[in-house]
Amino acid sequence: MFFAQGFWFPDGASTNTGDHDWLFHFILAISAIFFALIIAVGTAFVLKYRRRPGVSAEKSPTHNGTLEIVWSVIPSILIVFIFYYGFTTYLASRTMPPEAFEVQVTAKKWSWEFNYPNSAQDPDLYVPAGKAIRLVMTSEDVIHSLSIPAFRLKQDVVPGRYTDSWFQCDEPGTYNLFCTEYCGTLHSKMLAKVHVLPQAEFDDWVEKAADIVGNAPSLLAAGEILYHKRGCAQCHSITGETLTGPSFLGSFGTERAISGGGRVTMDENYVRESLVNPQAKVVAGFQPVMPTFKGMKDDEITAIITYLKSLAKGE
Ligand code: HEC
Ligand SMILES: [Cu+2]
Repeated sequence: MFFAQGFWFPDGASTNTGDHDWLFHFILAISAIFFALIIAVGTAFVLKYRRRPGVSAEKSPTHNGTLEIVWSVIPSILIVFIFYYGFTTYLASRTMPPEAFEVQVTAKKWSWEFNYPNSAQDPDLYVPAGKAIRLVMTSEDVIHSLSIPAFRLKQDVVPGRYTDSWFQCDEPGTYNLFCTEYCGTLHSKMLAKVHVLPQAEFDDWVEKAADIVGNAPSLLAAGEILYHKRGCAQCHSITGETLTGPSFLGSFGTERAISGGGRVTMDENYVRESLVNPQAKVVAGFQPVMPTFKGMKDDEITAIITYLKSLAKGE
């Protein structure tokens, strides 16, 4: 059971799972065997040579050549073996296949943004099955860490520089993606899914995702999709409930106090400014934690404004 797939790790789904798990289980088995051996021999000796009345200790020998060679050579062989397989497995995970499909990853408090060569963007990772995928990652704020346990992949994502990692998954399916570096209040909600799709389905997805506004039935529908796809839903409810940010229900067209004094009405330009430069006007009573969406396309901003207007009218 301890050495079964899925006991220490979720079922593996990437091409490097085999080497990784094999080595982990090998080290675990050696540790378990030596643990048992040392405890057993230690206990036996404690009992056998315990102090008894009338028996005095013999002078102990200073040296036992055979024993010393045995306990040096066996562990050395094991360690060289572990080093060799550990290092080659690590090198394979660090050597990016030149033909890999690249996805740009931006981490920000507290969501992921995945960007594709055709300018498609999504808070979940979509990739084709059976193809090497290279993730090129950076952070907008603090250090995050991208982890996909089923792919045995984990890599720090650091502001001001790029880090990368790669995987190949041959089985279409949905896998969990976590942030595994504590990055503030909503760190535990910095979650995403990895959708591994057959190549044709992926091609279809990436084409549609590049133009959400163009592919939606209306500007309003596009606004609602973007509200979820750009992660607004995580901080802004549409029910009146206050999350990290103010609710969007009935807010368009109303006045609010700005921290530091002054008031502002939520109109088109205010929404635009909130997205492009969120810290320009911070709503009184809230933390200035909204990430910037300065890369957002104009038609997407317009769609979001349309959606906010509909929420104000209670449609
Ligand atoms: C990490 C949380 C977070 C995310 C994600 C986020 N916001 Fe915000 N947003 C806030 C907070 C907090 C405020 C209030 C403080 C401020 O004004 O900066 C705010 C304020 C706003 C305001 C002004 C609200 C008002 O009532 O005056 C608008 C408009 C807005 N956000 C739009 C968006 C849109 C659209 C998205 C998605 C594209 C988004 N936000 C994503 C946290 C977030
Ligand atoms: Cu994080």
